[in-house]
Amino acid sequence: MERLDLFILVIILIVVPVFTCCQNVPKPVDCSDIHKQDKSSSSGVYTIYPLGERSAVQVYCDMDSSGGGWTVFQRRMDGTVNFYRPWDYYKFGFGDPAGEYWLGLDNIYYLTNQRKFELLVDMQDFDGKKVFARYSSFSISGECDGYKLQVSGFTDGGADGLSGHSGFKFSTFDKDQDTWPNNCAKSFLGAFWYNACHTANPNGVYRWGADGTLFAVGVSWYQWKGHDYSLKSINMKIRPVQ
Ligand SMILES: [Ca+2]
Repeated sequence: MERLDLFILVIILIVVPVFTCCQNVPKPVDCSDIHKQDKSSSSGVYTIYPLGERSAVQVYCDMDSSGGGWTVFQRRMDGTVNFYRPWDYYKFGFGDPAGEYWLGLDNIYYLTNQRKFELLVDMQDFDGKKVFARYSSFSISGECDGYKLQVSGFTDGGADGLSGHSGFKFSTFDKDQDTWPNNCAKSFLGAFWYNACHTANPNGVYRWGADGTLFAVGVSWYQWKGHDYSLKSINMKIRPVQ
């Protein structure tokens, strides 16, 4: 082999691994990281890693609303998933990220504990009307503190249903951490950061619009449609504050 050929071969052997091995793209912690890596990425199901390489979980990323990069942690749209579930399901998550699902309190805690997050809630009724509620600050505490909700900085998009829930622990029918003598989750057939009891019940029973037969058990948002209207769709999503 000519000396020049040998020189070129050595250069290739040194340079190629540098370009192939060192393209170690960091795992996305949430949907905002995916959006940052590719601004043209569309809304859909992606894998995120809220707590390192072994914490892979599938989520729906909203890449369209208000600049995109939103990690959806709660989503109702057609009534196909039962949301009346016990504590462990709300702790670890359930449902289908391509449809209706709950991401899990542990994952919401891991995410909002690392960075400062904002919250956007998008809602639609059965006549096609839409409103939103946006909050500049959103976080929850860990399980030992009852996954307590901290939400503030409301921006009016038509309905503030959450400010009255700030500071309260999460409750399911088998874990009553609300401030009511009775059990809010059992009485209103949901699971939420109940007070005594709610102005929003996004994990209530999906029941196709206005229905007052049972009081306030639907997917309701009181400040928009009252207690006895169950929404067509609602999704709650978070994004790190820039
Ligand atoms: Ca109670």
